[in-house]
Amino acid sequence: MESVNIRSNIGGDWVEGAGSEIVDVDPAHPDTEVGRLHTVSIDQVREAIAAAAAASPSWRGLPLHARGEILLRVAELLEERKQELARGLTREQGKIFRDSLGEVQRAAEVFRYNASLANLKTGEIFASPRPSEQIWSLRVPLGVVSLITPWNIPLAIPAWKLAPALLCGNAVVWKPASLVPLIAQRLTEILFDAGVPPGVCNLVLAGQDAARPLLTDPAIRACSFTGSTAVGQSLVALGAEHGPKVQAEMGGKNSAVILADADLEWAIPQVLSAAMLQSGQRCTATSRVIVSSHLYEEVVERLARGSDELEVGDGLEPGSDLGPLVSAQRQAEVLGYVAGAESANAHRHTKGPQVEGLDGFFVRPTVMTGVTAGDPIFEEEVFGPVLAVAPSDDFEEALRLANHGSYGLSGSVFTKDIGRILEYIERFDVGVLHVNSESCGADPHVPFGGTKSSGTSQREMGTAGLDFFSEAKTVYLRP
Ligand code: UN1
Repeated sequence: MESVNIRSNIGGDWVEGAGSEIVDVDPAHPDTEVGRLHTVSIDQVREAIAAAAAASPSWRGLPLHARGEILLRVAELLEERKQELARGLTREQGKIFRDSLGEVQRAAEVFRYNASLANLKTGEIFASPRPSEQIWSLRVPLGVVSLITPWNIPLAIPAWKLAPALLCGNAVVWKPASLVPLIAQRLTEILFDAGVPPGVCNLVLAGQDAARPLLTDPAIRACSFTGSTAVGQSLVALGAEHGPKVQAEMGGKNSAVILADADLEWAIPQVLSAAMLQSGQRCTATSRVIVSSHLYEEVVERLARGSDELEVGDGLEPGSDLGPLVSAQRQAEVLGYVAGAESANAHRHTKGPQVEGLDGFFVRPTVMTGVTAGDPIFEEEVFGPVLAVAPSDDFEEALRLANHGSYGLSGSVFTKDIGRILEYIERFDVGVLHVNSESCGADPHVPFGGTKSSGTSQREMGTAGLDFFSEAKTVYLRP
């Protein structure tokens, strides 16, 4: 595959950035270049915001259903180009081809679902206490919004921000993570091919140094972000200072609780899937298991065996279950967590974590015990295929460990006991709770987001996107 010259798009023009050069490599074969680009300068980010502001009036002036038709066309093009997009996604990001196909399909479904929201009501009418008057509350676009998206789900997460932002009639400036610029360029091309006018979606391949105007420029009315808690919280602070509302979907340290009556035949594959697939690089990944002491040894043994059976390799090889991590830095950080835990006397039950004979950024699925609250591997978001397992003797302790720490994104509980299920629904402090299923996943029509430091209270997906990307205008109407 040839290396591509990757570019930003400002006002419909594909432009070379004026900033530093980035070489985009295949994480399974780091010597293979996927593409190259120059990041945009801070002035180019401002130009992109100005281009969005210029394009905004005619876009918001289109009938809502016309914008919905364009989103439907985006969904069709994603499906038509699915094979090629998925191949590119695996090459650039590393996830296995089957997961890439699933992600392209998911992005298409997100666009299709959002297109259907054109059929919802766009306001309400109130009775007026005064004669000859009506009072309307209309949902109107914000204007220009910025989107900042991560490298782990680089097509579907942008889709679940772009689709509602565009449907609502906003013009967008989108900054994807710098590890995944090519798939961002491909999605931007599809938006234009589907009929999004120039300037309505601007793609800025920017480093963090140039990103500030996405929160501070007076034209920006909202910013939607997915990524780490540290970055998200800094954006929330910038938003509070400069005005735009900020929705931030941030880190997770998601627990699976296996109670004494759980069906292990079902629970173990669910936990392994959530912990290990996509190499654990999902904010919803299960990264600690709290298991009834009575099942502890059996669960550890089964999780370790299942992990060792997973095939690690190039995502384009049909036998691979897990691809590489996205970068050398991520690989080093994840290996550092495992080494740190081992030197603090944690026990590793699996092969690896290094992978012999492959030069990509691979890490083998790893199951650790002998860690508990206070240990980094039990507290922090590792974002790799690493699972910490801890026993618990009683119900209250299991719940306490599950809730331990600063995150509250997703979680699982495995039990058949309806009373306990109801307690978990009440007391497990997460935004997304899975009862007897894996902690990953998000459906286009259902609100998604976390509590505590995992998110701002504003959810994404479903009609939550419409709430975020629009605002109410109240009209006192006396004809
Ligand atoms: C999922 O479980 O597929 O970055 C959704 C993430 C989350 C979305 C996960 N924002 O992994």
